[in-house]
Amino acid sequence: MEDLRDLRDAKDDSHHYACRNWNVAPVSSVIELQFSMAPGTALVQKRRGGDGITIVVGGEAGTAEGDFATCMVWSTRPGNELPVLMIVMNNRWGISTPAETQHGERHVIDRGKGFGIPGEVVDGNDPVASWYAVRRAMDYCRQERRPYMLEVMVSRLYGHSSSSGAQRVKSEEDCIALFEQKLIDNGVLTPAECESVHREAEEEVAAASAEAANDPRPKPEDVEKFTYADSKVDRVYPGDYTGLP
Ligand SMILES: Cc1ncc(C[n+]2csc(CCOP(=O)(O)OP(=O)(O)O)c2C)c(N)n1
Repeated sequence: MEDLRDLRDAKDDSHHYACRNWNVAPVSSVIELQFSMAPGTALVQKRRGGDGITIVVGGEAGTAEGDFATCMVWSTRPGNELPVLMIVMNNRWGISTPAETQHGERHVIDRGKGFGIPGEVVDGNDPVASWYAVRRAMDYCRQERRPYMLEVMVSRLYGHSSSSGAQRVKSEEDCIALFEQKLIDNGVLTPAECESVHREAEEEVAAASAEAANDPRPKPEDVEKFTYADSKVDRVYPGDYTGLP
């Protein structure tokens, strides 16, 4: 839980967090930027040696941005291939735009083929299949020190956000309900045990939300905090928040 306190330093949306202790780099509202940052961290990981890899995640609509191509180009330079695991969560919608009206390729991972990036399409509504697929992909990046692409097919149970209507989309498969039924059918959990997992989760969320609501309000002067890393220049120009003379 202490690790998660870091999340509160994030100055973006509630779900656009960073967590230094877990090596989660800041996420931006500007979709796909993370794909042009990923080769940077992967380059450092490759130079340092060891088996560290960079995992970068985005939606299928975002792959239309140039940053996705940047990631493929920079991760596959001959002799400088980089250990980047590119994960595309394909829920077939970019807010209200259907994917089938935007993609000439059959699968997003097909784009990687031109760059020699291997890939796999996985049923993201199946947590066990997803776990194994992520492990295979991570093992590849760790061992080969090269990029790999995973396209994860998932449901979109609600609207994009409260701005586009958060109502449930009725025709979509609910992956949690499906998995729960599978566990019940196979005697792993009883319906009562499932119910208690739901209750525990609800209580945890309610407690976290109450705690967050009691957090002190940010002060106007805090708006300039944590925007840039500390630098020696800050000490010379203490009143200049940009850190630049
Ligand atoms: C550069 C940029 N253009 C447009 C937007 C507005 N926008 C926010 S989310 C989104 C669609 C994202 O769809 P997708 O990449 O499929 O991810 P999903 O939200 O479905 O997980 C758009 C266009 C943005 N945030 N940044």
